[in-house]
Amino acid sequence: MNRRNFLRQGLGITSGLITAAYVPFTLAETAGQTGISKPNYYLNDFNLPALDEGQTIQGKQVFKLALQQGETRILADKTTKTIGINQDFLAPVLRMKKGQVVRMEVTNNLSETAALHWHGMVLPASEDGGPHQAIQPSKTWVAEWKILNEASTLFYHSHTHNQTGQQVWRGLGGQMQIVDEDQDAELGIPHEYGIDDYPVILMDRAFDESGEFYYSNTRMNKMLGMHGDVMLVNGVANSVLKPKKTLVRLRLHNASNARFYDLVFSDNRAFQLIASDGGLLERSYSLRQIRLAPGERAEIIVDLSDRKPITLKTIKGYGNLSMRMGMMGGNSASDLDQDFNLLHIDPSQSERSAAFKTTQLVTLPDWSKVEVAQTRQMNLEMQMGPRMMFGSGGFTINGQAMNMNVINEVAHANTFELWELHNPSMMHHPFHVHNTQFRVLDRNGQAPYPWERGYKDVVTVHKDETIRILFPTGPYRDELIPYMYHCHILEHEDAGMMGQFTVV
Ligand SMILES: [Cu+2]
Repeated sequence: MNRRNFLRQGLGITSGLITAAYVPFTLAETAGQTGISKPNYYLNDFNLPALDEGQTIQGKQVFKLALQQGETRILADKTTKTIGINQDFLAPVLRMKKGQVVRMEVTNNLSETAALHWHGMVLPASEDGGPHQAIQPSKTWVAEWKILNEASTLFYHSHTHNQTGQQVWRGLGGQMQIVDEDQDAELGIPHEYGIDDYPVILMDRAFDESGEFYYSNTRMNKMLGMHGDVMLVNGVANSVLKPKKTLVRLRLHNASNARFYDLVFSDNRAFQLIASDGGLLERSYSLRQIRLAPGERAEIIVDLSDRKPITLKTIKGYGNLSMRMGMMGGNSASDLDQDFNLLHIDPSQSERSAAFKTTQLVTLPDWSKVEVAQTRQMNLEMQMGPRMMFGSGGFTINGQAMNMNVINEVAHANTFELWELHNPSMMHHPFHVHNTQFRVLDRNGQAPYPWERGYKDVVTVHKDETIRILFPTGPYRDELIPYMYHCHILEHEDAGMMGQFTVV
């Protein structure tokens, strides 16, 4: 591939006919990535996040994490004030081994209170990093637990009371990976970080004219959740991944505040879905499209042996923005609800690797006959009356908004719970439960989507749907400190669509 041609294509300044083989990404494909900073028809290198595997100290895997502020060049021509973990914006990928004891030493060097949650982990409530484990400025919080989860792609992010949305938006979030390399090797799953195994952390951001993040708690933004028109992968807009191998594992991770993604490749090629939020599925699925709500992850294997450049895209029409258009009867969201390119992939120089042929992956425990200790109903509600329009209220679960002093539910350790999630509101809500990997029993009595057939910690409850989830409450008891369950549209969570449960 001729580098000059490549750059010219990226800048969209070529003219005349170019044979398809030499056009990695056409202007048409690059268009739509306008953002505030027009024009930004530039291409960036893929950002591989720093890998942090901690230090082994007295048999524990110890991670030292500092919340800090800085400045980052995200737009082509301006810098943005950002926050991050051990870096100016976003965070390293934390890699840990299944079965290990980990110790997280989190120092808050910000000038505001923060909390750091280990999304998807089974762990004691005191170590969970929810709003009850707030870290004051200049203080260090230590969390320690043994990893009981399966190998999986998890998410660590701010969970500060009422401030989660804006802190994640400014950069307090990253990916965690629990790895089992022996299992990967046995199944032929790519697992070399940055060689054939890549984090793909998806975020959208809005900017103001001066290049700072735009985050505004208007009623409309609270209702829809914050959306932006600049798409980032691992914090970088419009980037090109040149993978080292032709068979790659992409750890797709929706770390956006509110945007739902309907992911496809530009040539509509099939890929193999191998894992959901909590680890490997029992079998792989060949798909051409996958939906990810805020907080959800999915691991896919993509065969690039034809060496053709492709683009990972999101296509419009699925998420809550289309509801807005319907509701408002206009096109006010048309700038936000459209197709976007997310990541270009150029495998023209990739080393050829063996094809992926495995279809049977792991055997998950059979929960079909477990005894259910407790069934609970969870109604995800948005009151559209005066409280929504004039106050701060309106977002509730079972009629109650989040209250730090109220324990909404009490469960028993080492039992199974069945929760029925109902959505009588007019928007979709991705529902997340802490301290568990659940299984989706059914959606409205039907089988769940392929990416919901393994372990999950977030499930989208679309408008008018009923979804049943089943999960073990885990071994940890704490009568005082609760875990959270909430909508993972962070503005909904901050506005009250969250509850607390203890495990005793
Ligand atoms: Cu919601």
